Amino acid sequence: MRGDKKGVCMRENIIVIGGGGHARVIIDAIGNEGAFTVKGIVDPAISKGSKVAGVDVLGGDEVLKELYSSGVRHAIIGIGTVGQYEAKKEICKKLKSCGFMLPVVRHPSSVIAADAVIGAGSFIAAGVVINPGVVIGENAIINTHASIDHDCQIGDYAHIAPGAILCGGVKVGHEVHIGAGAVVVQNMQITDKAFVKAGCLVAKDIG
Ligand code: JB2
Repeated sequence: MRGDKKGVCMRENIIVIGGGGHARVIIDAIGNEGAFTVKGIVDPAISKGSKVAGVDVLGGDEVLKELYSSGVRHAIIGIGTVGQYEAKKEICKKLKSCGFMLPVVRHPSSVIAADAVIGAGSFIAAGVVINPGVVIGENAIINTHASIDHDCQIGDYAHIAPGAILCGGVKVGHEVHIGAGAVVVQNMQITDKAFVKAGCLVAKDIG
């Protein structure tokens, strides 16, 4: 937020990339958090001028430069789809080349330890708990009610799905998917690009 001349705090604008279910979850979190106003959605597959979650769809990725020129400085990737890592990396590159900053977006009901480090563009959903010593990379998704215990490390673009539990000291690589409700016991290591099915118990290293 920044102050105007009268000292009133104004919210910065942010755009959301993608307009599917995951984007709606992010838009709701942004509305609850209050740091940003969602200026619009950028999604080539949704008609320009239509609305998603009450937010205008502004067009496809060709409008990014124009949006930056109009003064929008923040963007968040709202594509959650499993396995879309290349698309997400490509759009991240485009956003950065236009000059956009990718802030961390968190739902206010998440509990995040003071010393946790969270990379640019990551999304922390409602009810997530992140304990001390945790380090999370860029553009990761820590989804609804996931629990990340002390000293875990989570790589770029990793997705910890709803209700998953990482016990203390777990290391999760880049582009890893940990399915909904999975439990990873303490100190396990999961290599880059691994996929853990929903509901699994991980008691051995993967990779
Ligand atoms: O390069 C892109 C691009 N690629 C896909 N640029 C832009 N601007 N948008 C892109 N998209 C858009 O992301 C698609 O056109 C599509 O509208 C949207 C993804 O929506 P979808 O409904 O397919 O999935 P999702 O990512 O919102 O949600 C999935 O992942 C979540 C984590 C679902 O599986 C959810 O159930 C899940 N919770």
